[in-house]
Amino acid sequence: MEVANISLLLTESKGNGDNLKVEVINNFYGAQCCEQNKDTKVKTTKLPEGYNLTPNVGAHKYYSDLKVWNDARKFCEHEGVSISAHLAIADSEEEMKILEKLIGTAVDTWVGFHDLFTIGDWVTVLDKPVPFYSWSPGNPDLPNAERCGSMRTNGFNNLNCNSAVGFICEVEISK
Ligand SMILES: [Ca+2]
Ligand SMILES: [Ca+2]
Repeated sequence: MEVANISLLLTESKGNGDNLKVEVINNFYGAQCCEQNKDTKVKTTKLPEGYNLTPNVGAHKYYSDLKVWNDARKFCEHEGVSISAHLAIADSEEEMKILEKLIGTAVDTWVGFHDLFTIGDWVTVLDKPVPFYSWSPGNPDLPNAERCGSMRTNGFNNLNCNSAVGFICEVEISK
């Protein structure tokens, strides 16, 4: 609730003290109020430059700089100063589609999963099981050689971690 809005209410109200109180409370808890608060929250999160925000999903940024997977992983972690940032993790089909759109026509693009601990046990960069799978046709293949997660326009790929490709970082937003 912004102070400016309260002042406006006070000026416009012609009721007695009790009515005024009700109006102010409604404005605090009404739908309009809460939508405004949500926006305010997003704005004050201070996203790093160039992030594409999708409410209730996350904020993502595609980098075309070519990096090996581990360097991309470290780069993304440094994107968040006071908020959590990491190589992008698709938590849902909706987020998967957002990532696919971001990579455009690029081929392989690093995202935040790997099986570096145990072959075939895919985990995220946050050490959690991969929440959503959509492998591109024929993948995962080459289990010994390809242990880092990338994305193509038609789904996930496992790729040699030392390949230098673009990547997508994600900044966690409050949902
Ligand atoms: Ca995510
Ligand atoms: Ca592969």
